Amino acid sequence: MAGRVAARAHTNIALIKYWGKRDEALYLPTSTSLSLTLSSLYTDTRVSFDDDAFEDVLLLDGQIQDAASTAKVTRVVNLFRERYGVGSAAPRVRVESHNHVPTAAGLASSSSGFAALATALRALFEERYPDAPRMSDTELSTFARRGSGSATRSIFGGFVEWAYGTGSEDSVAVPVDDAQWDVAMVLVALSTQKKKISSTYGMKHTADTSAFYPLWREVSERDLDDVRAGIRERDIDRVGAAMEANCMKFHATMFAANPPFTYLTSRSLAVIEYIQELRAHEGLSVYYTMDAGPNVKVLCRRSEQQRVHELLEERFPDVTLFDAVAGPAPRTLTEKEWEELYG
Ligand code: 2P0
Repeated sequence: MAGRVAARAHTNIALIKYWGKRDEALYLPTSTSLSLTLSSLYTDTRVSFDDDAFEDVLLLDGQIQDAASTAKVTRVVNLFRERYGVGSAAPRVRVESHNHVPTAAGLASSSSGFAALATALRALFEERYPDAPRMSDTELSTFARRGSGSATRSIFGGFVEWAYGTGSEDSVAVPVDDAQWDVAMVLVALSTQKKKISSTYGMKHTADTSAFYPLWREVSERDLDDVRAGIRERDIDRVGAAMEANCMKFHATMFAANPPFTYLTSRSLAVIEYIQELRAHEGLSVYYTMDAGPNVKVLCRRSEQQRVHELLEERFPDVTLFDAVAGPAPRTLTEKEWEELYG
């Protein structure tokens, strides 16, 4: 049916973290970040024009969302209204979203959420306003960025950088490598509770108060160079070691904030210790990283993923594990696909 489009976008996990905005309105980062898009965690979003409505509407897993969540969506939709030259004359938009990611548990649902929204909106506006200039994937990533920084990187598959850029036009996603080699992740979900400190607040508080934050950009760039070299060489041990080092510096900025805080728990540390043990004693290429939550993401070889999964399951029988390999760029879904999935 015309005026209705659906898209799927995959979540991503940062190997080199984004942690701070140099421009809060434009979502410009204080450093370049790099991630792996994941196969098994994604968001499906359908958007439609509603010519009779007065407000945009957001439904997440069938539930109407509150004004604050809807306002974030409206902010992004307004950018599309402006880009396609239709201003406030454009009709309201209804957004229906289904997350195949535990929401707000440090498993990065905002990355897939805003990437799926931006991808669906591009298709919707291009269909309705065909005379406007086409939007490339690179430009699309700047629209995903304005919803949530990490969503920028979900506009491509595999390993993706989000460039620092000089301004809004070139702070974009850049695909680095399709990651179709011996790379995988096992996600250790220790908590699927909504986090107490949002990423947006956590990064601002850290940037404003942390004694270590002035060093963040510089040390992060060095880790980034190492990860890039590891990817070029297809050397998972080099990639993993630099990823871990960046993760610990990232968490150290929060330990040094005022007042200090951390997203890590004793259970995160127990998983870290076990990963170190597996590396030292089992000879496995396993490396950890944690984001704005307690969950641990384990980078490993695809050829060793099953063994890593089994060992983690045995040691931590009460946690939920998600296996993933490199995921693809977003794509639109057909009406038939949507109907079969969500009725
Ligand atoms: C990342 N995180 O690079 C970092 C590492 C969490 C830790 O991007 O304020 O939800 O919407 O831009 O993107 C999570 O922060 O924050 C995040 P906003 P976002 O993946």
